[in-house]
Amino acid sequence: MSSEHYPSIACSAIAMLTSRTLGIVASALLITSVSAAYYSHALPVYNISTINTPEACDKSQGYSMIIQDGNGFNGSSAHGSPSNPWPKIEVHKGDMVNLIVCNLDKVQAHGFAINHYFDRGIALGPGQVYRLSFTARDAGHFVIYCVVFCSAHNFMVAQLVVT
Ligand SMILES: [Cu+2]
Repeated sequence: MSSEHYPSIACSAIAMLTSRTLGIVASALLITSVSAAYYSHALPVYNISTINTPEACDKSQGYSMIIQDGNGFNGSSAHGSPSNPWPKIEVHKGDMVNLIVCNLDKVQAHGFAINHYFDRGIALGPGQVYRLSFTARDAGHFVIYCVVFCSAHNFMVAQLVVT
């Protein structure tokens, strides 16, 4: 994959969040099993115990990282979301899009869905990680949003741009 095709995503936010990730993810993972049991009751629509998310929240090469916490997606509450969707993931038609979604929130679940490409969405309990890969076959602007009514819900509006 050439650099021009690499999905660009809020780099400064990622740099900031990556350092936080290192400190937070270990403790977040510790409480995952307890929390998952709790949230499976709180969110009956999404049976979190059945979600296959064994991977740790590390950024593999070729993946764009989405961090979920009380500040939205990658700190989107400070970037004018929802009127200014954040982060914006820009790819070219035909590109493979690889996303890793990490819920670093210690206490609440957050959701993740993409219009057209990932409509069914997924809910992640505290500390859970989800990887998603798909080919961006159709051009357009697609809303990325949360499917759980969380405290950061109004700020959880990002965008996938396929040109
Ligand atoms: Cu939400």
